[in-house]
Amino acid sequence: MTSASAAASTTSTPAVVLTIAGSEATGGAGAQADLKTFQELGVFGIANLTCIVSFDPKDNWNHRFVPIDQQVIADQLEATTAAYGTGSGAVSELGTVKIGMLGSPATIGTVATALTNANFTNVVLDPVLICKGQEPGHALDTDEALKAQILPLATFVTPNHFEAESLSGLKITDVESLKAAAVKIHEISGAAVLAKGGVRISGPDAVDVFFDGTTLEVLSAPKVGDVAVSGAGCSLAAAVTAELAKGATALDAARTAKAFVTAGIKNRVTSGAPFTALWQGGPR
Ligand code: PXL
Repeated sequence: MTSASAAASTTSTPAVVLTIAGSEATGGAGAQADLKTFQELGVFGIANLTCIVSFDPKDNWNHRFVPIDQQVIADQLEATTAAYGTGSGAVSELGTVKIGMLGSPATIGTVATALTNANFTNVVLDPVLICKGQEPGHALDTDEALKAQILPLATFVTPNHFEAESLSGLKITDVESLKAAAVKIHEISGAAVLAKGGVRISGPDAVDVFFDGTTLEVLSAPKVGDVAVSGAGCSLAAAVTAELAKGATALDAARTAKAFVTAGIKNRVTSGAPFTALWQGGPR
């Protein structure tokens, strides 16, 4: 290799990021949304799958949920951290991980153990609490396990309106109550919080609140329609993940992620399903 090509390959070494998430078969949400976001934002994306979700068009597009075997989840995490984790010898070590849908208390236990052992710098948690169509008792156990075992390990958390109410115990009706919930979730977790009002708070703008213990900032963009778009939450958290891995501050990562998602929603993709999907190529 010539010195010029060595220099070129060194300078172009991308940051490496991992998503621990479910597959959503139609490609709008989950690991597929994460990987597309990572690629658009110039980081090397890795996906370790926790479950496979296939919407059911014969049953109101409810979620059919199949967990991945626990040993297979642990095997994926072992392979990934051996190849890219701290001390692996990788040129760009894996210091940033995103957690998406885990889906069961068993998976939460497996992932919590791996996170504790791997010692990541940035752990971005998209606290996916309820999967449409899951059996309610099982969903409640999963929510409780997520709060007890994963939330304390997070350095950045991105709850939507429903998740922010569940994590904070507060009712969210406007920007002021969204701010109060963001502060409360920071107090509980110690993480930077980006609480998403999205289309669920009335008014012309989609409003999110960032709080990291010091800075409280309202991020606002004009609403694009009034229906939630599939993949918006996954892509927002994935964009935060990519930006943190590239060295952005938590606040700058939140701002960039909001702009990325707004552009992706403007360029959303329609299908035969009764919802649209964010297009990560929208900002181009
Ligand atoms: O958008 C939340 C989400 C995350 N992960 C998977 C999903 C969904 C929603 O459908 O299927 C795998």
